[in-house]
Amino acid sequence: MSLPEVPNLKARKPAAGTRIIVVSNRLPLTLKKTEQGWDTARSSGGLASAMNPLLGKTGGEWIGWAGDSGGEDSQKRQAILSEWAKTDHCFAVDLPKDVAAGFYEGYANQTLWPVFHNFPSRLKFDAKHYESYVEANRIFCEAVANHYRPNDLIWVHDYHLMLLPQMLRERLPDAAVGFFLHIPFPSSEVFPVLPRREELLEGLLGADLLAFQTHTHLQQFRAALLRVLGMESKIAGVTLGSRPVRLEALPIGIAPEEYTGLLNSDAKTAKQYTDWAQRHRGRKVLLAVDRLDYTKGVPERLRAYAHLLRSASELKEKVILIQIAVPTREGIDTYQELRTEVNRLVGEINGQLGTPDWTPLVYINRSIERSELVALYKLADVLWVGSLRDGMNLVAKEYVACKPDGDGVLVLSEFAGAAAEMGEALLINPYDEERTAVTIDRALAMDEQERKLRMTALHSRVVRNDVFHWGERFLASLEDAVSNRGRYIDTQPKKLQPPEFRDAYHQAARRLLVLDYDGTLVPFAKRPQQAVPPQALLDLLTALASDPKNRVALISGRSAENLDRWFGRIPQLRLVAEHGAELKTPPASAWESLHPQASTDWKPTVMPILEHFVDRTPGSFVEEKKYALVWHYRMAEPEFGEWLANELVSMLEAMLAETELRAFRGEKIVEVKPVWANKGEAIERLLRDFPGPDFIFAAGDDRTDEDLFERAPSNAWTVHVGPGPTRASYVVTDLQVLRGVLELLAAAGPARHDLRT
Ligand code: ADQ
Repeated sequence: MSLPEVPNLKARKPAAGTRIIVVSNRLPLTLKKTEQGWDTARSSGGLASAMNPLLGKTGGEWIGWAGDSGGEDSQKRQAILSEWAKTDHCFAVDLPKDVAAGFYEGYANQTLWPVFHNFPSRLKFDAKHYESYVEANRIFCEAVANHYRPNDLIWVHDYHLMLLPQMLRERLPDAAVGFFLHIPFPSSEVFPVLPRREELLEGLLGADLLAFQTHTHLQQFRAALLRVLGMESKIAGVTLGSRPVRLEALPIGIAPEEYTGLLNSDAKTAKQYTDWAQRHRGRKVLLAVDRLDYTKGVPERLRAYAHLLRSASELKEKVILIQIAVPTREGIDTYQELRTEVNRLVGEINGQLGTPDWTPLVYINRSIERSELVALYKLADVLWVGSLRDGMNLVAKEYVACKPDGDGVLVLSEFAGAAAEMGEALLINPYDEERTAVTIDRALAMDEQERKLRMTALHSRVVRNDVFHWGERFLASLEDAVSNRGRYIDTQPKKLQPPEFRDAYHQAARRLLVLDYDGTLVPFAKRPQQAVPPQALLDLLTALASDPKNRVALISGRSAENLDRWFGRIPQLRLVAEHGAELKTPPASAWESLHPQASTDWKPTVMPILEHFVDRTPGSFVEEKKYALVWHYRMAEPEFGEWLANELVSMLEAMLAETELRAFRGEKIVEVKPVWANKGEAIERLLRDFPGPDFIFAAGDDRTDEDLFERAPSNAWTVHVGPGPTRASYVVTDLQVLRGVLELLAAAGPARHDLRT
């Protein structure tokens, strides 16, 4: 079996009968009033850029506000909305004018937006605006409920709709609800200044899955839960009563072909590029593309640019900055003030620093077409992203996608979410004008070799982690969160009662005992080789295995060689290595493969990926087994390790989708192994060799043992060691208790007597 060379990251369609309902403030289409009446325009901005191609591929419906006031009804307007529903599966929510204003321009953009971007001083709050926000979320809830069919996956987007998950939970208790926050989540110092903060957190917690752009945002959300609601959470989630809410960091990607398509074969783009390249020949081009929002750092960039021109006289007439500033939220005072300030700076730079032959700053304060944007990305020697705070920043990724030859430099604010995964960019602190200017100078002068090295690494990552991969991970995680929700509520395992258990053991004549090792019989050690079995445990296993009524098997993820070294001398003890890949049946000394034909030619493809994670995670390492590769991160910083493990599993899942291999999470490990090598298969094999036992006991502590519990016959005593969800029928609090129970059984058996004499 061999792997496809390029991971197959196509968007996965959800299970049959499952529809996606996307809910966001704005639809990807906007109603526009023209002299003739109403018309349709495409919405701009990050969310529409990301979701449009994704939904095009996966199918589904989109519910959102059309961007106008529902009050001004007309036949033409209704006809357009019906057309949207029919051809684009877009369903418009009508918000009354005053509700829309209080909701969108009020609470969402004058209260939430500044606070979530760490600008508490710009916060404006009006209790009436909050009421409108509640009302708008309620109207969205009604719209979703009207569309909802059982098994739909509801995907709610962004800060406008933070109350919606809980409203949906009350209205549609069984619905699968996921929420993605496109903007940053603020630090726990800033979040508490927010009026109505408790309601917002409670609103979000109605979801089954809450996902953020970066690990830092997720951590800040957890800190806010603790600080504001006193609620403890784990990195993977939080439990409300018996309902789990999963937490994830899922950085959004772009649809690269939306840009490369134009780059490679669009005549308009090509013409535009040629014209501009001609016009700016002999000059280096710096490019900046932002919505004209104070979080994007436009004035800061212009001041840094002026500083650069003043301090590096050799750049005179040799460089230009093209600043695209797309108008946004123009009804809000702060945005009008920003526009005035930027206009002043533009005039100042060109007026004071320009020459008759040279306008150092080209300022475009309007929306531009995608073909123009792509031509600009192609033209630009350097893209300058200077966000003061940004959830992700898609412009950075779009630019990189348009540089397949590696010929460009990305200068990126360390305060954009994108900085967490674009380490090869030149990072800047946009508040530091002098050093930003130095970095821009360095970007302009960077030699070809370094430029290509950095950009090709960025390019392959942007193309690999595209928006389809992101959407697939979100939906898979949502489906998984929902399926776990049911499973663990219904079946609560009982506490193992030793007397009852011992009686059953004594009454039986033919007993099968299947025991996991690490975490079940001995505690975990920092390195696998340190978990050597103590003599008392070897005696215990010897006693149990030599009872003629017993068949005892030790079943572990460890290698055959390792199990042999530690347990090979115990007569009668069956050993199962690598989770069920190999079996040793004494007195035979050779190991038997449960799938002799299995190939391991996938290892050279997977190994570099695991090694890459070792590079990123101090204290982690890779273990190579005969049929498996394992990434161990027990010694890594715990939360960072957990986060990377999630990253690794989802990356591998997509890559291994059409192979016999799977990536599994264990206790501080991620293991890549064939699906057939599992403990469920192993117990079935043991039962074939030892048919008709009247007492079956199976104990384990981690996810791999769940296969054992699932495939064990229904009358088996399946025992989970430690806390956490399980399919086992019984639990014991820790491994000492389990050892005590096994000692109790062994003490009464003939073997212990034999050993003592
Ligand atoms: P935005 O704040 O809108 O998004 P950004 O991520 O940069 O910021 O996305 C802007 C998008 O608008 C880009 O896809 C860009 O190509 C597009 N665009 C630029 N000019 C345009 C124009 N004239 N017409 C139409 N589209 C244009 C929010 C968060 C970000 C987060 C995104 C996605 O603030 O931090 O990255 O959502 O999650």
